[in-house]
Amino acid sequence: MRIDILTLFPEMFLSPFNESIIGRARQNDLLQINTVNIRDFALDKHQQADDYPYGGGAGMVMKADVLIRAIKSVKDSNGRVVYLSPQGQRLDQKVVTRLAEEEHLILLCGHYEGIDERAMMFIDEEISIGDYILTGGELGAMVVVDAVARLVPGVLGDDDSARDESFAQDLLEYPQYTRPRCFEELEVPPVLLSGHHEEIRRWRKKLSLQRTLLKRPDLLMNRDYDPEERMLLEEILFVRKKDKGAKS
Ligand code: 58G
Repeated sequence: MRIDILTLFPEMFLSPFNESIIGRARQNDLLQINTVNIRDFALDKHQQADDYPYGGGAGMVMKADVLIRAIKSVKDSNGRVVYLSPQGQRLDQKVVTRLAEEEHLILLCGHYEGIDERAMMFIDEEISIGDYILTGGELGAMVVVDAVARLVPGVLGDDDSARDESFAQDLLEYPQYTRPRCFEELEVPPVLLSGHHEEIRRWRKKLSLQRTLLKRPDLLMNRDYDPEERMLLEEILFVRKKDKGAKS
């Protein structure tokens, strides 16, 4: 997968994209991430990328001609241009999955008061990482790259650990434990030491459901439940099936 990031501050991306999992994925050529300095496409002697807003008002607006030249410099037929903006579609794991299917993403980071509206003709979609305003789109672009990159096959090393969350796609993760077995009198749940893979799977699914119910009940709405999940929810909620023929 290829990702080009158009920004006035390419240096902001240095450590986030050179460290840890993303850094390793780039070294292994699983991911090609390239930053482009938008200012390089300003043609005047001061390399001005922004200007005062027509109609007045505070702040600056990024110039359309500069932005469009920057976009054209990286755009090929299958490049998808994404503008990070508070007006965009909210990023969630579904959107991340869709973006991960692209072969070439072009992420545009705005600054100041945003971009000249005429540059919007070159934007394929607007994405927001949440309902708040940032000083620039760079942190949003980093969030998109990180979330998308971990879905690229091979990036997490072990090929299926990103897919492993699929059963829990709309559930929170179950609790995890590592050594030691006993830490200040706190024991690891015995089922995890039992070696019973089926029991462990069921225990994890139950705790995922329980956690989701407690912390994010909104995630349980409009969701389909398989028979096992119904059973586990009954256990969690202490719901007892009515005894046939018994008086209530
Ligand atoms: C209003 C304010 C319109 C992304 C700022 C446009 C980018 C939040 C997000 C902007 C961003 C988000 C200028 C600075 C976009 C431009 C950028 N703020 N929620 N700020 O994803």
